[in-house]
Amino acid sequence: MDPSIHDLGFPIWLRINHFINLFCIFFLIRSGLQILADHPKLYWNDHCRPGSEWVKFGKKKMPTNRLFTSLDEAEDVSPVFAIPGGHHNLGAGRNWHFLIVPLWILNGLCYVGLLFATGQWRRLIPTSWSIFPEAWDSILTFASLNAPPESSFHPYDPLQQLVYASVVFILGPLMILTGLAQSPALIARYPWYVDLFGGRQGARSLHFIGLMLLVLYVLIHLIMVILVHFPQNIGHMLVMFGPHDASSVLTFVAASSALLAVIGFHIAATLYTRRHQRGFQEHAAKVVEPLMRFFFRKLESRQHFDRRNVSAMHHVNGYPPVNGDYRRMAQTGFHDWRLRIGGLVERPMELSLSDLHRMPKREQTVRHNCIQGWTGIATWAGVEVREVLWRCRPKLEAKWVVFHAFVQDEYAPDHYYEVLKLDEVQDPQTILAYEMNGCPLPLEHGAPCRLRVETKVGYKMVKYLTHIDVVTSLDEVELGYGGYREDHQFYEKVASI
Ligand SMILES: Nc1nc2c(c(=O)[nH]1)N[C@H]1C(S)=C(S)[C@@H](COP(=O)(O)O)O[C@H]1N2
Ligand SMILES: [Mo]
Repeated sequence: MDPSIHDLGFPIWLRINHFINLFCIFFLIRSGLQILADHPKLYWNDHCRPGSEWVKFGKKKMPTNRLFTSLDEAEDVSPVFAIPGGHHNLGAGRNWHFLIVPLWILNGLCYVGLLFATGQWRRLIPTSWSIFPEAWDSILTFASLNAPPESSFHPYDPLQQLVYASVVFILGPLMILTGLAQSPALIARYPWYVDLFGGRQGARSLHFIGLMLLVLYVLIHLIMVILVHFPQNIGHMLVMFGPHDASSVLTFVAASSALLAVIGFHIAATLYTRRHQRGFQEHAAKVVEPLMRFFFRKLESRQHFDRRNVSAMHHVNGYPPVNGDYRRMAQTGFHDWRLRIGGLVERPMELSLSDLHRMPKREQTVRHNCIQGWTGIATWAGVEVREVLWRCRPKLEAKWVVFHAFVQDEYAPDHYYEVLKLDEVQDPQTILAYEMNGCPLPLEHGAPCRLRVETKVGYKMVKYLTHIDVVTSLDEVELGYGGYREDHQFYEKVASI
């Protein structure tokens, strides 16, 4: 072996990088668990038929004799494992995930760049095929509850080197690629991309398996550092987090405080997020929303599934309204239902179902991506939103389009609404759908008319539409965060991933 490899040491950039990585990984794991808990079932196909999951967490059993929604399926999760923990804190969990991901990726890119720039890559990248039999010998030695001699750890034991290289060059990129495959915007524009992983559920399952491998890796890495060649390895660990050589008190203090700081920060972040959901949502939005808009804005949906791919059973989220008006209209086939379009438009309109039927019809077979994690494929037909808006002539100051649903229940006067930017509803596959799979829209899927925006996660697609309002500022819309789920569940308003 090249003797110079023995004195690679741990340069200061490597230590800082390792520290940031450790800081990020724990956030990613904990926020990932929060996201998973909202639909703790994993599948290998995008239909997500109940019972077809390959793994399921939690004890909830869904009824078979009545309608249930995917919100009923969400499980609670402990704040020890997840950030922020609790029930359906998906909005905050996602915000943490998306805040940390860019930092983690930047740190990873710096790491790889510096590895090659400084010759440190020789630590990680095997230069001979003999690494495989050597790593196997190492496994056998560990299996007999011995450790390879200390000398074989300079710089790394072959097994250790193989594992580290796989984590950096295979597992890391796999997590990024399968994570990106969760973006409805990206996979609506490039459907082939998500097919690489066997669909969005395939990518989601792989993302989860990657998470498990990461957790396993972190555990084994810690155990090995502590158990194998104690105390030399503790010395190495201290050097990773401290300024000087392993024996100095300063190093010990610096290393322990660095590790305690990470734990302390997690506890503080968890408490803060739970106590100040609104504040956290507002702060996180300043970073997360511009990033989402930057990466996913220009993507136009180009999905054309074959009708044979339509899911036999499509999940539901959001119960049909139970108020009297809605029921009466439903009983008469929505004859007297009118969609009102008003606000900042030159020509306000009221459209009946037959008016909509007379306008140019667009049909699309597409995948629905719920923010909670499930998917389903269906054929939707209706009228392009851009066509309707064009006929209404939005005024110059028009900026946001608000979609309102029927009041849910006459005794609890809240109703569902979501807001999209005027330019976000120009996508040809953004439609006011009145048909699903060739039939009038079923009650549970939004009768008589619902929004479809194929580049967004499901919560933007308001069902049971009553009116569309064009406004100039979000402040005019209820609490002002961009929709019902943003106002009440702390989701962010861009919804591209
Ligand atoms: N009126 C209304 N629309 C709604 C909801 C709701 O609760 N009420 N839920 C949204 C969410 S979170 C999703 S995932 C989709 C689900 O559509 P589906 O029930 O047709 O599958 O509807 C969206 N539109
Ligand atoms: Mo959803």
